[in-house]
Amino acid sequence: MTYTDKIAALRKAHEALLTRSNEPVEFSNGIYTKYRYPILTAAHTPLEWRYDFNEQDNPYLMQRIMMNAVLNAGAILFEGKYTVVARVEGADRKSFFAVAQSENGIDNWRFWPRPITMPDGNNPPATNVYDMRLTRHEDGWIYGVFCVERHDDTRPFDTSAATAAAGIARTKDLVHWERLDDLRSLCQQRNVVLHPEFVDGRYALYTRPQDGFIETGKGGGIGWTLCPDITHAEVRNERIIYSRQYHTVYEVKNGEGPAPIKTDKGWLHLAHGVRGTADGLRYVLYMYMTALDDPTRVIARPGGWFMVPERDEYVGDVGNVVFSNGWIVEEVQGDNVQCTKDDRRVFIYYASSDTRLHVATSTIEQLVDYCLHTPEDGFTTGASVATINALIDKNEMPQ
Ligand code: M1P
Repeated sequence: MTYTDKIAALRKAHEALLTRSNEPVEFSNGIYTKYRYPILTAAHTPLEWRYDFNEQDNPYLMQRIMMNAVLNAGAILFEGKYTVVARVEGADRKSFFAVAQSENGIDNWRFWPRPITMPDGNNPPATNVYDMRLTRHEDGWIYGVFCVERHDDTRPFDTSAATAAAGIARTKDLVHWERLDDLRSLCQQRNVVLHPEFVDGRYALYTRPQDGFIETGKGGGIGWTLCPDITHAEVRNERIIYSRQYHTVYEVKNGEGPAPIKTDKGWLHLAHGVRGTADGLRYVLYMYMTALDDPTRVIARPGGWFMVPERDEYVGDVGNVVFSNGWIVEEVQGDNVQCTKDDRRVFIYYASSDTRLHVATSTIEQLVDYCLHTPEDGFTTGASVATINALIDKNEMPQ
């Protein structure tokens, strides 16, 4: 095979992967539908990011830069296209952000030609950035809030010591980003999310205070703070709106997922919960709802997990993990509207085991129904059995 033939074969295989149709898995739990293939993996990244196509310089057609994973993605409908800002991780462990788009939100995803160049602004240079939450704010900007990791220089001899802070940037085109000051906070922060509306005339942030880089310590729980100035955001009067709790799926840690979705019945929230097992941490997704007039007042608290890793999803760089920081509500326009507002589809973008990105689809109506009608966690075996018995009793009643 000539060098030119090898490149052609490479491009053909890549194109076949990018254009492969996705299909719903047969079994749906009535709440959402998962799809057969991941939507983005390391193999989906553009070949130009990985190969030097000059035969003299790269006679073996080696990958000069290898990609490790595509995972936790912020998501937004942008210029009519389903758009994610994915966390792409190279073989060197460095994550960066890259935009990928699809016409239908499910397959035929294509990365933009270059990754995002995220400026440091006035902040100390970041070692690593990841897990961007996208918020189309009512002030007219698209915000990206993400984790910024740096070495903890107070422990100079510890090569694993790190700090996590929330980086904040805004854009109109997803190409040019204005980097604002990192969120000032007395403790470390990860999983910070900007609420899409002003609250009492201020920017509102979901936070996740943590004592260390990994452990949330006495912090923990999904917090909330208001900032008058997003360009110099600071955590003041932080309070926890969704606490960790013993013997739940969010016993060890939790964190807000994407920015919440506004519905007639309240704000829909997707979050991740973490518990410890003999086999390490288990990351699952759970949901809750808050009041329209007060996004901090929890009005629905469905018990247990909403989504867990299944089949191949269990395996990856960090096993037993599902994580989501992006979802998109389909836009229904024009006179041909076939469905009521609540029938709008919701595309949930989630990553499995820190390795690949997937989609699951549902509707606003299904997600609200799930939140309002799933029994709460009663926090004891006795309470769980009583809840099951109540359902059996109901099913035994004549219809
Ligand atoms: O490895 C699982 C996840 O761990 C972190 O989440 P949290 O801060 O809640 O522990 C993040 O690093 C996330 O990117 C990762 O998927």
